[in-house]
Amino acid sequence: MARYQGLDFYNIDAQLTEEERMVRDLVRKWTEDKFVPIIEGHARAGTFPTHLIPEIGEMGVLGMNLHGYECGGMSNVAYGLACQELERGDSGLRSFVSVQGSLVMFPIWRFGSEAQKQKYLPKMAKGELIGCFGLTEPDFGSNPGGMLTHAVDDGDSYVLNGAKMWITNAPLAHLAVVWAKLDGVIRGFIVERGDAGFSTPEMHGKHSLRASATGEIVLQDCRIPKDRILPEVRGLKGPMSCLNNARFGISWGALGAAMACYHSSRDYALNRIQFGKPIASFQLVQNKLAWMLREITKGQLLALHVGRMKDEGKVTPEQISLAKMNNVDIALQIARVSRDIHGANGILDEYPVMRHAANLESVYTYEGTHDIHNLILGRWITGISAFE
Ligand code: TGC
Ligand code: FAD
Repeated sequence: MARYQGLDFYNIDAQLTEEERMVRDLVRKWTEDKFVPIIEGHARAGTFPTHLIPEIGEMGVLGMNLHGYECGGMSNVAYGLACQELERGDSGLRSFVSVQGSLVMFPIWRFGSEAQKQKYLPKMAKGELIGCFGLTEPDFGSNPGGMLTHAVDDGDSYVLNGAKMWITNAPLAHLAVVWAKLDGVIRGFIVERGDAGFSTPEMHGKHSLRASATGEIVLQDCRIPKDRILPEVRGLKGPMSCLNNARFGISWGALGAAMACYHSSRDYALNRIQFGKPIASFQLVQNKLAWMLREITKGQLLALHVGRMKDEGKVTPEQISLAKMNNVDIALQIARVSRDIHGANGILDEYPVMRHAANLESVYTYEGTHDIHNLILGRWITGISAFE
């Protein structure tokens, strides 16, 4: 079978550095060779392919846009391209990498003590330690500022109580960055597997992101040493700064899922004969394919521009919100149209489209729902917060 060539209608390749192209090609080849052949089995079984974690670490994609501490030190655009290629495989694979790098390594790198950085980051970059990010609670999703999880100062330790839910990688994690209130102020705490009172029951029954491990974090009088607080940040801006990085990666990743659906649709339409012709010869089908190409191309230009602004340190959270909401929205619509082009076959796991469509329903909701990003932009436009 011919190797996957990507989709590059506007020759975006010419705008990339040699290093960025190299990363993209490496991750593309790995995803194609190692991940795509096994993903449907894992999605069916509801498991993440943990045996691949050392190879994911070896590829250098964990914390790849962080500098020092054996992290990759690459551009944000390189990180985006890696997310794109990983999510062409499955959103669960990109989620695994996003959470590790953007939501766990980043806050340790940005807000941690030197000792915390030395202890966790090199091993996390290699995939020897896996982390998860605990912000969402059963009653506080879009409004994380209302969280009930709290910490109490108790001599030489902190004692944490509360529950987080919908936590990606929690069942696999060696450590969790947990956001909790200390004296009413949100702080970040590093909780390790093995700390008394810490457990991560797996959540079952998902129709979406089946190949991603999702769990709760339960903290019952969980006692941790004082040196596990992230010293350099206070307030909601701590977790929100991490989300900027992850949302940026998602804006690229969603394009990967959209590209997988576009390519599958094109191939299917050229081969499926109805009324004596390939369905690709009907104007309505061509219209759908042209619309997919148009939206993916616009999304690529958007992601690249935001990536370059991020590399210059000039991007705002609102600009990232627009990229996340647009690219996930179009990817979800493309996955649904793609399922339609595949007809009944579109619901089979012989084709990737239904899996991508189901995954993208989660991606549309996590890291800020589509409408929360609308409200973030609405506040930027009007100066009026419509959250409450
Ligand atoms: P608000 O008054 O807006 O802000 C409070 C403080 O936070 C600061 N801030 C930010 N800082 C940096 N980056 C951002 N994006 C920021 N957004 C807000 C803000 O400047 C302020 O700082 P300060 O110093 O003045 O105190 O807070 P609000 O309570 O009105 O809520 C804002 C809102 C709704 C936008 C925010 O809470 C939100 O985005 N909600 C969505 C929650 C969310 O995205 N959760 C994600 C959980 S993690 C996840 O889903 C991982 S899935 C991973 C995977 O599997 O890939
Ligand atoms: P809600 O906040 O209850 O929203 C429900 C609906 O109400 C949405 O349509 C929303 O847009 C709308 N709504 C809410 N408030 C407003 C408003 N003010 N105005 C208008 N509409 C509003 N969280 C983590 O902390 N770590 C993780 O690793 C993580 N991984 C996840 C993995 C998966 C597979 C999923 C599905 C979720 C994950 N999440 C994680 C949680 C995710 O971030 C939340 O689901 C998300 O923030 C939305 O919260 P909610 O589900 O409670 O929905």
